[in-house]
Amino acid sequence: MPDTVPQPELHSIPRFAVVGRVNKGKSSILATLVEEADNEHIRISSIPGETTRCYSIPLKLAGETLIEFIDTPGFSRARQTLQWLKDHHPSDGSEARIDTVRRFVREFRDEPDFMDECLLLEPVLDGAGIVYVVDSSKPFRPDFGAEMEILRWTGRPRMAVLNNISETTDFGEEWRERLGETFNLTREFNAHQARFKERIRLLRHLLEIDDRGREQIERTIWLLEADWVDRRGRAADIIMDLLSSCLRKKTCRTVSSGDLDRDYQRKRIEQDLKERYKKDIQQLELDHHKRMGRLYRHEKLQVTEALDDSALVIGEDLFAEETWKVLGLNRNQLAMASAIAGGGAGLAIDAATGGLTGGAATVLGAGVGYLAAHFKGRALAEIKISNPLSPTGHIPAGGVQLCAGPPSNLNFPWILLDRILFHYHHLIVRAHGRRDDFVIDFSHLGEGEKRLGYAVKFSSERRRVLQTWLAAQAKGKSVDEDSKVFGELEETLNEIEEQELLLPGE
Ligand SMILES: Nc1nc2c(ncn2[C@@H]2O[C@H](COP(=O)(O)OP(=O)(O)OP(=O)(O)O)[C@@H](O)[C@H]2O)c(=O)[nH]1
Ligand SMILES: [Mg+2]
Repeated sequence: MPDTVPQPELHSIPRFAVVGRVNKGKSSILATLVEEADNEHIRISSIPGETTRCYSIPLKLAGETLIEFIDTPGFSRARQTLQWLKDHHPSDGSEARIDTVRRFVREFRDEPDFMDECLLLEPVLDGAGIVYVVDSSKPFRPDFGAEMEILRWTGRPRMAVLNNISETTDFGEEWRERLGETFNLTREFNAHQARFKERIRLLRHLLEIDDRGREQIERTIWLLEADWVDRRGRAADIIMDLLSSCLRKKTCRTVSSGDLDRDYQRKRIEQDLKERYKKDIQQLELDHHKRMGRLYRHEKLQVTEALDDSALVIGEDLFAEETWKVLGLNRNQLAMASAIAGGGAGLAIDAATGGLTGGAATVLGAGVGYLAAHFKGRALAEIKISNPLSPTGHIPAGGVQLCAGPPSNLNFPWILLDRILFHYHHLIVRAHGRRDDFVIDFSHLGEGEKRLGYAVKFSSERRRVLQTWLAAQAKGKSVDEDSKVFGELEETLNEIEEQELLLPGE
């Protein structure tokens, strides 16, 4: 990437018409390419003929249109159209083929039978480049040849895109041979699978076929890549916010002496507080999903644990036993991480006492941290209840505040982090052209004691940096290590994107 932001070109915005047979994923490809998940803007349907006129689909960043795509209705009568062109093209070469196509459009513009062909050809005749979409999970048939031939008659720069819709069969090779006769370039792009890198790759291919828009397309790629890095940074920020809020969160209630007279009353109040605390944390997690959804242009994805339309389904909720068994650090890692963090606290005592303790505080800090974590490693999501009562059990006239949270198990933030990273992974691989339910299912993560999230795979240095910061958050302290934690999280997100940090089955 160049260091400086390329400046806008003076000449016009490159235009590309996305054309092809009905129901081959033209609209889906565009939605994925420009990150448009909303069916109101780009209509996608399994019923053929969903797109009935041409729609301008701008690729925009910060309000600026960088490249304009045009979604078109599919070819419906290509063979008859080609026949007309052949019949009416003067054999003496006195008319360019594109002019015969122009005559066709003029003549049939208002004829219902050829409406689709006229509509899709208009932007091409106006100068747009062509992206021709085929479904390579189905075999080539000769009637596709007519569509390809009509596009060739326009003489516009053109590339073919293989969108393998069913993903069960692949006739890509056969298609490539046929398409190679008519198109400058044939490339794969799956409307449901493509990620950021594939989107950029497709834009680079446009450069190969259409030199006219070169500088603007290069500039677009540069801006999109910079924006993607920027988003990753903002995602790391949002994740730090959530971790910090969850670790500091306490759900409190003022109780008076009458409320605590009997043991069962106290238990009920504590139970109620714990339930409210869990709900509060779950709400923070849901708000987090929404923020991340907005960042990655998936704001319409419903975040709910219910199985309804377009739901984000979480197999197990944050406080479920299964979640606590499979996510987070294993006992040794947790013990080591907190020993180091405890050791860090000890070091601080050493420094404060001018080293007079001769390193004893370090050893003590590390030991306490290690043991506490080791024993709590077994426990599940047991939520702490603060006990503000005096040793005599005296309750002042104004009452006392009972507070629930956080869980005593030191694995809490690590389990939370694993869920956040898991959600991040699903969000960034979610193609915007998909209109099916957004399902995040933790249940396949495994059984038993084996921990299968991301955190167990972190380097011990990463665990150390995070644990030190997490421990400080839990104590409500601010730490100087913010930028280190931010760096580690940003790098973690990058590794997930690059598939260097994988989940089982990936
Ligand atoms: N599994 C899968 N389904 C796809 C893919 N691309 C498109 N589809 C589905 O195929 C159907 C047609 O997709 P559209 O994007 O509406 O196709 P189109 O070519 O714009 O269709 P018309 O506007 O009717 O000409 C929809 O149900 C899509 O969800 C893909 O890559 N994988
Ligand atoms: Mg369509």
